[in-house]
Amino acid sequence: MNRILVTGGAGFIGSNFVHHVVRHTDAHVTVLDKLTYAATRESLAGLPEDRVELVVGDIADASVVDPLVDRLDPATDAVVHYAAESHNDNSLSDPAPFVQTNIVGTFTLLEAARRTGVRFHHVSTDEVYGDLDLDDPKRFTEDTAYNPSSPYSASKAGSDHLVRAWVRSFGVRATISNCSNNYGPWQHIEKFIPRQITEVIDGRRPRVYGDGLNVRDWIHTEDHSSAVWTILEKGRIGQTYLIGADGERSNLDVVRAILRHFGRSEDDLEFVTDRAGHDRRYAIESGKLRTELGWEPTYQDFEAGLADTIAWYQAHEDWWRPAKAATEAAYAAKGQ
Ligand code: NAD
Ligand code: TDX
Repeated sequence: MNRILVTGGAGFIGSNFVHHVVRHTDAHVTVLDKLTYAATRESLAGLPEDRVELVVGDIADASVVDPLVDRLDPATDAVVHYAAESHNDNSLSDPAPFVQTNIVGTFTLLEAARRTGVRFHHVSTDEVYGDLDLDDPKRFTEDTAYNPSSPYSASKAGSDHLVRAWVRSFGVRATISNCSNNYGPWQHIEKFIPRQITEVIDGRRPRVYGDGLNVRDWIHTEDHSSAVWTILEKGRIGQTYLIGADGERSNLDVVRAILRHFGRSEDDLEFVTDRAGHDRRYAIESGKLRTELGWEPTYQDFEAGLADTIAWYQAHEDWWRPAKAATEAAYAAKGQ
């Protein structure tokens, strides 16, 4: 790969991928990002200017997207598509930007890939498969039927279906990855783990939705980035790969691990109003990615990865503090 256009490269996971590409390859990166509330401009600071360029713009605007994709060489270059509205709770309050960015934005990029023949990788989520019961022995695989629950996951499912149709009907050279829940540095404090870490730093009690028994399958964002790069290099066109690191934990277990880390009582938490339509459990079977493409996660110890993440939020209060009061006020208004 010579040149990569990374959409959403100023967000939590996209910015980690930009660092990964700069560290491990010689490729030049153009980031296309609208810089919404979720963008993390600081995360791109200090990257070499001759390797990384930031273009501020909307993926749903063809007049922005087309010239950037036209610069790419179909023989050597690629689009890696991370940009999205990403928070389930926000999609319940206002679904409109989710349809616009996640569906219309993906459509706009696919049309540019169709016109130019450029390789396209679409970053998606395990939430497109709906949820599993707590005692279900099955995990999600590439063959699991789509069954999204929230406006967010429905909009991501819609975007996946567009990619599949553009591959089959127009021969677009695309791959798709569906990853489980990410954690790590630069994640917005509206999300579960950074919200609870920063609540405890502030001397407040973590806020657990419902009964707290919902299970998420956690993966460190570094491992997500290495998996996407592996698929970009070795993945078969038209294929979907599930990305996961065998990190199933109940929300209560995660909150208790955070409380333990800070030396607080494991029961020093608060149960709050549940999320509407709250998915019970996600679990990924990532055998295809591991066997076919030889990928393995490096963060095998969740507690160690969590400790690193806590240390990072303790050291970067200047970054998250400005968003904290407004984020908590919005949750408080919903009883969460
Ligand atoms: P994020 O919300 O932290 O970042 C999203 C980025 O996209 C932001 O920088 C934002 O400014 C940008 N963006 C939003 N709308 C845009 C638009 N119209 N045009 C251009 N840029 C726009 O999200 P994230 O958690 O980093 O997720 C990135 C991708 O990974 C998403 O596609 C998400 O569905 C997927 N994903 C996330 C997780 C997770 O656990 N967070 C898991 C699996 C898949
Ligand atoms: O304060 C909270 N208390 C709580 O119990 C918050 C913010 C969340 N939760 C619960 C809801 C979920 O069961 O924690 C779990 C994780 O919540 P989120 O961080 O909002 O993640 P989730 O809804 O699982 O979706 C995430 O993973 C899949 C990302 O936000 C998506 O972008 C990704 O596709």
